[in-house]
Amino acid sequence: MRLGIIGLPNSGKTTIFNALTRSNRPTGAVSSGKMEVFTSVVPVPDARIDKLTAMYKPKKTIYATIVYTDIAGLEKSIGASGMSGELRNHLQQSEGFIHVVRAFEDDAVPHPDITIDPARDVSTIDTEFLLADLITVERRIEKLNEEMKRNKNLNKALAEAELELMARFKQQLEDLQPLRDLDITDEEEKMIRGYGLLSLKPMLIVFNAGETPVDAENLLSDYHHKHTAVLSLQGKIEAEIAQLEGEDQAMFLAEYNISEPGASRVIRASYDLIHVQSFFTVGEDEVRAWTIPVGATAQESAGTIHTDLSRGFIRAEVTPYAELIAAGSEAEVKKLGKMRLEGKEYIVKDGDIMHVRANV
Ligand SMILES: Nc1nc2c(ncn2[C@@H]2O[C@H](COP(=O)(O)OP(=O)(O)OP(=O)(O)O)[C@@H](O)[C@H]2O)c(=O)[nH]1
Ligand SMILES: [Mg+2]
Repeated sequence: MRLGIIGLPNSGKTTIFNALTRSNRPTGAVSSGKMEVFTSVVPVPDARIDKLTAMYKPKKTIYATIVYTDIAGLEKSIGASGMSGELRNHLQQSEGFIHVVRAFEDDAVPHPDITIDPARDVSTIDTEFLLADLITVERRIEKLNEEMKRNKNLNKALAEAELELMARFKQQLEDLQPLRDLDITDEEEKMIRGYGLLSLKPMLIVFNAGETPVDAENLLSDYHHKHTAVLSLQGKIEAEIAQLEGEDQAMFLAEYNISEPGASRVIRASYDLIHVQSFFTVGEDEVRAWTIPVGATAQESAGTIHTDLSRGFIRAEVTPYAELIAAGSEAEVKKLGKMRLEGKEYIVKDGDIMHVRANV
């Protein structure tokens, strides 16, 4: 899963990136306004993987991972005047966005719009995405119309279906609503896959609260969109705590009354938002978590391990995590008959332990 951290200059993107990834990237004037991108791959903590590791004592344990990209360079008016190809590329590659919104007061840190107004800033970035998408959609409509006239070999039905979809998108954007609010069929999804429409991607809004915690819901009471979640965290404090280890970390979290580190709250929110879940593979060599979309079949899930396993898929041996833990061992689970054989179309559940049988 790849998440892009975006927001206005000086909102605290790099600070929050540091908190989420335990990195130590320079913040403040160093980066201000420049197009600059940091990437970090973070293991997803999962107590179930720890228990499976204790049970199997494998040579290797591999957690699921999230890729965070700190994408600086978004500014007011950039959507209409055109983004650089590089910025657009980074935005398009993200599966979803973490929009960092400044909610902290600090006279030493200038705000591009002078005052602190989180709801206004949410709408500033939203508007940039809507404008950028509107340009993409209008260009596509133009191009499709031209091709309808010129290209005799064109699949007309398909082009018309896309034109219809683009007209719906255009209307939505002109109404100043994000595309992620629309219900889109799988077929429509396929038509637009390469376009990188920004307001279509899931959005996690993170209020950067500084020294005093804020109530995220209160800051954004009248904001109802699909595939959207809101939370707040104390960026600077969390970034500092993230640099600490074990007991020191626990002590400071307690001191600031933070019950769960922002890093794990953001991961949980992102999993829910992007509709992904984990399944596990276990053995003496390796205990490993894999990330799959909610609703993925056994065959599709096998494909995340290796394309050969999907192609040659025969059956999957499936044990729910809770059954294995309750039984205490794999041998016991088998004896109790809790290990099931499932076919291609089986819908994998969060926490399933899978062994894929395939012809490779
Ligand atoms: N007081 C306070 N300052 C903060 C907080 N979070 C970030 N800052 C400060 O705000 C300034 C900007 O933070 P960055 O994390 O660099 O912001 P950014 O969004 O990455 O900025 P650009 O990359 O320039 O767009 C730095 O001086 C931070 O120390 C916070 O929670 N409280
Ligand atoms: Mg930055």
